[in-house]
Amino acid sequence: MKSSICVIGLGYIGLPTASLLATKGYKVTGVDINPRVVDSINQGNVHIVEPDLDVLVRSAVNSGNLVAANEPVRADIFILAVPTPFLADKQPDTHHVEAATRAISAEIAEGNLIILESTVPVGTTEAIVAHTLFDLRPELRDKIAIAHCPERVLPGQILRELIENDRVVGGIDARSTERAVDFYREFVSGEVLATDARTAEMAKLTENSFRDVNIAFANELSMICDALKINVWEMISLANRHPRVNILNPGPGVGGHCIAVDPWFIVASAPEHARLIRTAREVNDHKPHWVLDKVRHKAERFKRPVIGCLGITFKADVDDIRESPALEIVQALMAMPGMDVLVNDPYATRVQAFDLLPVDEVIQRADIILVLVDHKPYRKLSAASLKEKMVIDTRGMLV
Ligand code: SAJ
Repeated sequence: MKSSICVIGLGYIGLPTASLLATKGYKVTGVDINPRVVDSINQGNVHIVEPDLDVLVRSAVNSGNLVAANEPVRADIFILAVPTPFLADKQPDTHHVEAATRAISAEIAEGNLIILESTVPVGTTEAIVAHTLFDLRPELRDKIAIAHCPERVLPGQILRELIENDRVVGGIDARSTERAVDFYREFVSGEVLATDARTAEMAKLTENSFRDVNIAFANELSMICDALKINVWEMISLANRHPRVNILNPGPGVGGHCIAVDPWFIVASAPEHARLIRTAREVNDHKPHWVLDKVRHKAERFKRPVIGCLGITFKADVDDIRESPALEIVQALMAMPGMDVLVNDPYATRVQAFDLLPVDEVIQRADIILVLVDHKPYRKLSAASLKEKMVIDTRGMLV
């Protein structure tokens, strides 16, 4: 008989994970504090745009193996997939992890496995999850397994990567690691790699910092090349023909709730050593301001310029606007006097502050086209079709 599982947090990680496990035959209770999310999932609907997730959730709910609830229930395995944002001073905010741990504490019994999938500062699995549980339930010390297995899936490819990616699993002790490794091996086709909790925590932060540092390099090059009147996209594609060079793509800045956040957890833990990691964050955070300066400069040629913005999500082909540099730029432009700002995004649905217009209308009415996201529907646009317009292409989509 398959284990019963309680997944806490039904967001971008928890919902796909809960649904996948349900379709693999586990009895899954998905828990979220938002009653609207719970109702919508129980009706077989999804509140997130992710390819094929709607089909997976529907089939998980219809099979009877996935039920959403507002409160945790007893289970063999608990998976915590709650957000870990940062505070205004860039210090990690782990209160959701602590709240989720407290919420499950009364439902836990001897022999249970508790897994933290949220990205967390080094030491959190031990200092928050284990400490809170043993504090509230001292009789369970040495009788439950606790491990960190950081999620690694790429928004836009979550369902494939949930199964195919290698996983890093680190327990608070050897027995916890072994239990958690055995569990992931039941449904992951990638390798499941065993370590300790602290190393697993740092490995996850390192993966996202690696990408942040490399995107910062590309973004820095884009600003240098602009000053030197060199086409950065052509230059990078030429440099990348070297067998050991692989530069990423410049853009309007780095967004999302992961890469723009997680490096700060390393900086907060070791501020005196994390110099490159901090600078990369600063370079990427500066890029939207640089784009705004470009727009301001070009706008000077018009009496009352109309800026047509293409895309507001944090990256191509997702609906997620969290920490989106494109949205930051659009909102800053809207706050500037003397210009009109028109916006299109084929996927974003949850913007309340302004209206989204059809792409053809935005292009037709704009003096300056500002490409902020390289969504698929935009890729049919060509430099030739926009030749009447002034174009600022932060993604190199039209080159
Ligand atoms: N970006 C660029 N240039 C690039 C690549 C990305 O400007 O060449 C920008 C994107 O437009 C976006 C941001 O970086 O604003 C982040 O996008 P992304 O696709 O690199 O990453 P995320 O945030 O969607 O997902 C990352 C992934 N981590 C790594 O690739 C190391 C994913 O595997 C993680 O699971 C996820 O963070 C997470 O949840 O931690």
